[in-house]
Amino acid sequence: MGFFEKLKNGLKKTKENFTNKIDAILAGFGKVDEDLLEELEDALISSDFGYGMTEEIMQSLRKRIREQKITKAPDIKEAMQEIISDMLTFDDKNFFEIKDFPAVITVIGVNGVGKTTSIGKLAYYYKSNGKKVLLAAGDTFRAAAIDQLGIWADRAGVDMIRQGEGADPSAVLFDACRAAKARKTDVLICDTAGRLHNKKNLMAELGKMSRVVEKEMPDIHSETLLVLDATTGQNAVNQAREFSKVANITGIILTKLDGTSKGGIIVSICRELGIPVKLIGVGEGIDDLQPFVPQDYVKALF
Ligand SMILES: Nc1nc2c(ncn2[C@@H]2O[C@H](COP(=O)(O)OP(=O)(O)OP(=O)(O)O)[C@@H](O)[C@H]2O)c(=O)[nH]1
Ligand SMILES: [Mg+2]
Repeated sequence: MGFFEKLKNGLKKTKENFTNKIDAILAGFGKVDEDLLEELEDALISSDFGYGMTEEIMQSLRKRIREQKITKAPDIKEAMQEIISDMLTFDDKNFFEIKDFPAVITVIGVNGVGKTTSIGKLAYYYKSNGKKVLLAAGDTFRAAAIDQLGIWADRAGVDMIRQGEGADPSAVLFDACRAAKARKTDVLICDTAGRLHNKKNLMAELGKMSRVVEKEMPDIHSETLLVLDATTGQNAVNQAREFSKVANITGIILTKLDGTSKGGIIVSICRELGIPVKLIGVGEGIDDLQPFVPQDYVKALF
């Protein structure tokens, strides 16, 4: 399956819920009137675009309808597509394309959102692009977590640095930095345990980890990616707000878009948080992680 096909496939549920609803509304109304606009508004809200975003989209739509004297239903669809696409567009630096190597990526997020899986996919992505990758098993909370990352390392065909259960994540990262330098690694990716319930500890730990990296690899390009689960809807937005308080998040990985019919959440996340969504998960397979390209997303959705 091609890249775009995979994206389309991953957005199937959202498409069925949202786009089909929009189509049905537009088909059901002969002319553009207030009732039609109200139904469109409901469709946006029920697809998790969020109240604020829905209002913004509707305002822009009304403006266009007025200015361009839109009367035909298909033209509304096109206008909506453009409005949403514009809302998602950030400048270049927000796209996921690390140009400076070596780089270190620390992956954070609450339990079960898809951190370890995304790291496996990322490792595979870089490896496939000719980069030398090393993983650090920084989730030392459970032995099973270390083993799970090990399985992904094998699948992706990359090495992993580990210590035992209960080890200090910073110590694992220290080992990993040393190994990365010795092996001339391009990308070091670090797993972490999801523990938002203890903010103070999390902050201390993330701080300690970044100091290890700064000290060991002072010139390295560093990213902290927050993983959010799209199926948790507006809750994901709240998680991001909490994590922003303790970490300097450079981007978001939004997982499980294939598992939700409310893919509008991505618009909510991009706009309300001001943190770019850099990667999206559209399935459980190793090649089901994609850089987030707003135009492609909107095209796949409509
Ligand atoms: N459908 C789908 N499932 C996903 C995606 N990403 C992750 N998952 C699934 O989500 C579940 C949890 O993923 P993990 O990678 O273990 O999550 P985690 O954040 O590392 O969890 P903890 O280590 O417990 O904190 C697994 O069953 C994954 O297969 C995705 O993009 N789509
Ligand atoms: Mg994990």
